[in-house]
Amino acid sequence: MSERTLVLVKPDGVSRGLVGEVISRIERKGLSLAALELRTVERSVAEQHYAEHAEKGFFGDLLDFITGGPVVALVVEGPRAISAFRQLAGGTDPVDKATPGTIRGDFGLEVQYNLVHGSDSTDSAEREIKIWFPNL
Ligand code: DAT
Ligand code: MG
Repeated sequence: MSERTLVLVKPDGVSRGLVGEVISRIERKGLSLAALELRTVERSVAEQHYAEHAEKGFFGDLLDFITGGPVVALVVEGPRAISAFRQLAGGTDPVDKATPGTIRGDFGLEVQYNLVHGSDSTDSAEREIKIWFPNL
């Protein structure tokens, strides 16, 4: 059964020229693109997107970072797309021992600058796709 997931190439990934690399890995995995847009995020959208982290100490920095430059937002589609993209992305910490071979593991160094976002469940995917692509 096909699933959809919301993927972001965050401002660090865009500014470092890794958009093509991320899309290439998505396509080589066998997933397909259902939507794609370069966009600078409004703070209110970022707050909704990361609402689950509102009480965390890093929330303000996270919002500053994600609104600090353009992101590429994608809807990625395919069998088990949510888990499949989380596998491609790797763990939250790019230097965690389980991350080599992943986008974060291969290109990231710091938790805050971990290059990509991927929805973590079917509920999150549905919620996040509505935030980023309300007309899809
Ligand atoms: P993930 O993006 O792997 O789903 P998450 O949902 O726990 O991770 O956190 C969302 C983002 O917030 C994460 O990609 C980077 C940032 N973040 C998480 N923990 C952090 C921390 N301890 N310090 C700074 N930023 C953090
Ligand atoms: Mg998350």
